[in-house]
Order: sequence, then structure tokens, then C-alpha cells
Amino acid sequence: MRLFYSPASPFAAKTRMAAHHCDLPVEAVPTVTSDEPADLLAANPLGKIPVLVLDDGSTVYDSKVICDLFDRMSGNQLVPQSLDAWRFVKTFEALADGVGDALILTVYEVRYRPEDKRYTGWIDKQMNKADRGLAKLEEMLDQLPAEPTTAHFALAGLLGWMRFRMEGKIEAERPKLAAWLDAFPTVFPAFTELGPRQA
Ligand SMILES: N[C@@H](CCC(=O)N[C@@H](CS)C(=O)NCC(=O)O)C(=O)O
Repeated sequence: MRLFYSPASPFAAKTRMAAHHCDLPVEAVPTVTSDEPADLLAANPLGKIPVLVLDDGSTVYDSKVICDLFDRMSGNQLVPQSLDAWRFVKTFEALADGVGDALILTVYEVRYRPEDKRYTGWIDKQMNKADRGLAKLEEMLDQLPAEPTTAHFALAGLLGWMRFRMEGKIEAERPKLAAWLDAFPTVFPAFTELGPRQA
């Protein structure tokens, strides 16, 4: 299996950590989405990473579906199967991903839009979504299962990315999440290698 990724992407890091946890062989293919390379667009018309290309050539996206596939391939090593635990983990994962989506839009607004065309009302709206989401994630943190799940990998991807894209924000505003991230490599040592890093 091949996985289109970039070192900074929180969503790609989530799927790479998940594959490692399940001991699934994945070849990581570095990809620059802003170049819109033909092989990426052929694999995912949205031009986003992560994308998984299976050995038979079929493609899988986005990060939630890739993680669900890994979960099925590994005999449910990523998501607990009791109804309540499944609901909690998948909702936590969706919230962490949603915070990432909102924050990435604020980054893209600055990166891709000329300064005189930027709209701070839009950035504020996305930032408010992210801030409400981070508060809720902090509230839910104690209920995470002890064993790593897709919720853990989504949160570690998000917070690891925030550490360099929004330096100081989690430490100043969400110290419980910051402490959780600091401790995560002791629970999952491969975070040091597979967590998001500034390209
Ligand atoms: N919901 C998607 C989000 C993926 C996403 O936004 N990826 C970013 C990189 S972190 C991307 O590919 N951006 C390029 C673009 O939007 O064109 C997922 O969970 O995989």
C-alpha cells in the first residue's frame, strides 16, 4: 500500500500512526499538494492528502475512511467495538479532525489570499469553531480509552501540527491538551518519528 502524505499534515500523520499501530505495511510517498501533481489528482480528485493507494490500484480517502479501513484490516485494533465506546471514539476523532479543518482554513486564507482580499470575519468564524472544539476535546480527554485509538491519533496529529503552526496557543489556552501531547510519546513512541513536523 502507498500513502500520499506530507510531513506537516496532521491528517496524514494520523493515518501513518494508525498504520504503524496496526503493523500494516505502508510506503509513505511525499507529496506537495500545492503543486497538484497528476498522480495525486488521479488518486483523489479533491487533491488532498492523505490518500491511500491499495496494491490493486484502488484508492481510499479521507483520513477517517483510511483509518476505518485499517481498523477493519487489523481486527479492530483502532476503534473499540462496544456501541458506547465506538460512538465516543469516532465522535472525538470527528471533532479533532473538524478543529484541524477549521484551523487549516485560517492558514490557507493567509497563505493563498492576497492581503487586501482577506476577510477577518471569516478567519474569526473558523477560529471560534476551533476554540470551541478544543475546549470540548479538553473536556472529553479523561474519557479516552487507555489503548491508542483513531481518536488518539487524530488528536496527536492536530496538536502536533498546532505546536509549530500556532506556536504557544495550546500551551497558553489548553494546558491539559498540551500536557497530554507531551506525554503521548510515552504511550506511543512512534509519535516522535511519525508525528507532524514542519517541512
Ligand atoms: N478531511 C480530510 C482533510 C484533509 C486535508 O485537508 N488535507 C490537507 C493537508 S493537511 C490538504 O490536502 N490540503 C490541500 C488542499 O486542500 O488543496 C481528511 O481527514 O483527510
